[in-house]
Amino acid sequence: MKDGQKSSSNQLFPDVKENPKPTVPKLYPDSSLFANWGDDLSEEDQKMAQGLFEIYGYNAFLSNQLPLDRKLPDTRDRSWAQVQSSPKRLTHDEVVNRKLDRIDETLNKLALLFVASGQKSSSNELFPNVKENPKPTVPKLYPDSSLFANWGDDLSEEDQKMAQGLFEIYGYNAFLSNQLPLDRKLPDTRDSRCLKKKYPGNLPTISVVLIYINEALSIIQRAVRSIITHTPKHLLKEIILVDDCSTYNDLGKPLEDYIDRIHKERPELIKKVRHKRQMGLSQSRISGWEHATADVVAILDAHVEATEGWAEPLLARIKADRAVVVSPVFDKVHFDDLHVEQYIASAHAFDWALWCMYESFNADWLKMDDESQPGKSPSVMGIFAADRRFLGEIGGLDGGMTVYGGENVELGIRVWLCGGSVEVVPCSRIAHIERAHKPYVPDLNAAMRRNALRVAEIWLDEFQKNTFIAWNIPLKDHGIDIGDVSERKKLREKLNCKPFQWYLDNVYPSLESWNNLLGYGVLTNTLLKSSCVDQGPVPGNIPVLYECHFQEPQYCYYNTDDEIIIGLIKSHKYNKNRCLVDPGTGSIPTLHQCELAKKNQLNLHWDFRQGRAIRNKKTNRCLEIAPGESGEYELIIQKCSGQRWTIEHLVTSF
Ligand SMILES: [Mn+2]
Repeated sequence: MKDGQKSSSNQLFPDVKENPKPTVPKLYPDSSLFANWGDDLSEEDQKMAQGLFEIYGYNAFLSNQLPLDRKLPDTRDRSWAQVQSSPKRLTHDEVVNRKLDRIDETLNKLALLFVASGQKSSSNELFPNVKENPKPTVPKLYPDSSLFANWGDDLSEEDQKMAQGLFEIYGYNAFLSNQLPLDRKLPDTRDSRCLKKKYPGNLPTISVVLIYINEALSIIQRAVRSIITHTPKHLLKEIILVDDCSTYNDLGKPLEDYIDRIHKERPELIKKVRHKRQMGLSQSRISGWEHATADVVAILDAHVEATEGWAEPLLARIKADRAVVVSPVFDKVHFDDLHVEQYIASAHAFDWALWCMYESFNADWLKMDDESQPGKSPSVMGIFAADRRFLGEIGGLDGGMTVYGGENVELGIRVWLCGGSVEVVPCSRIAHIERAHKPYVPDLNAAMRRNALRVAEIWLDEFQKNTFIAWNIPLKDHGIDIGDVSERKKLREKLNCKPFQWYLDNVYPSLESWNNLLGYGVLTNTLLKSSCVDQGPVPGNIPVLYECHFQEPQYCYYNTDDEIIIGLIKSHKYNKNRCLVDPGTGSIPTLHQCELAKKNQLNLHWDFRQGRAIRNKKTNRCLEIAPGESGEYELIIQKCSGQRWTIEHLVTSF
């Protein structure tokens, strides 16, 4: 770049060509963005620029760097001739400021480069240490963004904007991901006993499926790279990328280019499948399975990193028992600074709403006192490996599940009921980004609820009602479309699967049966139907009357033991519900753990019929409402005056 051009009026833009880097390859030779611009951008900057270009359709990367008050050429008549013959002179201050800006920018880039190169050579330092950035303190542009709560203190304003923009799109720190090496080294989180294990030499081969929608390119690249690095070459048959119709298009050509590069090293290793419309997690996994050809198929998210020795323990279990579906332990990659947190190996469980959750392994596993041993699990969280043919025989995944949620629980239940089993294998570790928000749809709850009801209809028999109760919808006529279930019901019959009661008895005994429930939902007094009984402030044990919002703190349950549970009922025996108690004196009702209340013989039994009074069986006093000092109605216990109550939904009429 020639000197002096900067002061020429033809040069209205910051000259990125002064970037102090050697020539870099063009990552996007076919992108129109780079046809006349960006020749000497670093690879990271090219990726970012291309990503932003595909989102916005113009060079948002450059826009972020230009001064907000940049001077435009005067395009009025004869202006060009004028401008060209007498370039506008910058004032001395403008020149100095621009120079300072440029120096500042260069220092930033250098600092990032130093950090990045330092980090490549040191395995302890896994993350760029932006705190060593030699800049004065910069204002925080997004004090309320969770991205910056524990990260990015000294980022420049431009970088903050870019990082926040990418974070809003992806739900994780794609800005940082773009800077980290694709083959970064992760800490080994395995139990030391895992390192001593010997696996058979003739393990089955594996197809690895990575499913994604709107995933950052560098995240997918790192997943692919980590799988290649950490899976024995003779076992890894293929990697199948399933794109569930991503709309951010930086995954097209750039990803193809990356695949081409991989294929120079490992021909034909990667297959790419793209849905023409968004079909959901379940169908994405099915598509991956359909394209797989190895003995075993591992179905992973694309925001993961495989770690050393991840595959062998899974393959060894499947070799020993083709009907076992296995999950690795997912260590948590934090969405903000992308560091890895070791997770304790746990069973994959769920509640009656069919939300998944972790639970400790059963007593048999604990007795072994060996954290390298596989443990039985009621379900899978979504990342698993299975014998490819066995998975097909038991019906793959339910293609009638939409968008997100429930499909993993469905698989777990079906595997157990139809002749297989599920295990978590602690010696296999996959690092998995827990996103701050998910990219599928604005309201995940609705998708999840619909899928949960579908699973309940097909698999839960008489316990189906518990899923309705957990979602607080009526047992009849809820009006939610769960799709056609006839094929899946036929499958259940064909495979001769066991009843759900067997699963409760043998696989998942810690789930409560909820067999004693009579009514559920919000509890309202006929005097004031706009207010609901509410569990009140937490911590605290005073229930209150509060404007109805129909959320969990206002759910109440009446059961055949004459108890009134207030606050969302617990699905598991190891969790405690709180029961309404008449303390016997005063007018303030209280909440106590039901078991303790029973043991201490508190007044927790109530006579209640729908639309009638709620009367304590021991004290004979009633739950009622009355205006308090403020004039607002309050929840009290007093001598019965004939007030009546209605609970939202009935299990049976009472
Ligand atoms: Mn995930």
